[in-house]
Amino acid sequence: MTARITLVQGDITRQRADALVNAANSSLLGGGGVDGAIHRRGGPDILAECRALRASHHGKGLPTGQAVATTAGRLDADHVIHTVGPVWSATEDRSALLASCYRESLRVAADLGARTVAFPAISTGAYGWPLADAAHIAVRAVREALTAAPGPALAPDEVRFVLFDEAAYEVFEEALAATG
Ligand code: AR6
Repeated sequence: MTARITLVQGDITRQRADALVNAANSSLLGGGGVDGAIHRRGGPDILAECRALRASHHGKGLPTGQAVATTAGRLDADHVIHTVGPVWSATEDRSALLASCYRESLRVAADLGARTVAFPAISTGAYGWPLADAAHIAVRAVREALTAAPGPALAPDEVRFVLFDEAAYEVFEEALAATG
């Protein structure tokens, strides 16, 4: 079965999904936006695991475009997948790194056997990426990853974009229609 790509407007920390993706930073130690909300609502277990991951595997921090998983703490999910989006640049094309966030998060989700994966609009807040461009990159990257999945056993049933406000929802709706 081909995974469904769905859109909802809302707070990602209120979603039920096997895996929720966090728009983290390289430190893995929290921040504002989605990151702050996930740690606030998810509780201290997530940060404790982030610290351990940082110490054992990523002493220098998680590189941009990569993804790692932790517990979801008190969130209504089994896992949080932390990925680090690129900071928007007007002079350098970093879109491959943004696409990599989606691809790597889906790879980690497949390793975990997650059937439903919820993404925020990575890099479109504090990291300043223009929303329409980020939406196209996100939708294209997810479609490509789902097409490339080695078989139905590893492909999720649903990939959900969770958009914080109506404007972001509409931009993603257009991107989904344009690349469909
Ligand atoms: N649920 C869904 N979407 C949200 C939520 C939420 N609870 N809160 C914000 N958004 P951002 P980034 C939207 O800044 O740009 C952090 O400090 C928001 O409107 O969370 O990747 C990290 O620690 C925007 O469209 O992530 C990093 O330092 C989108 O989610 C840095 O920010 C992403 O905004 C990462 O910046």
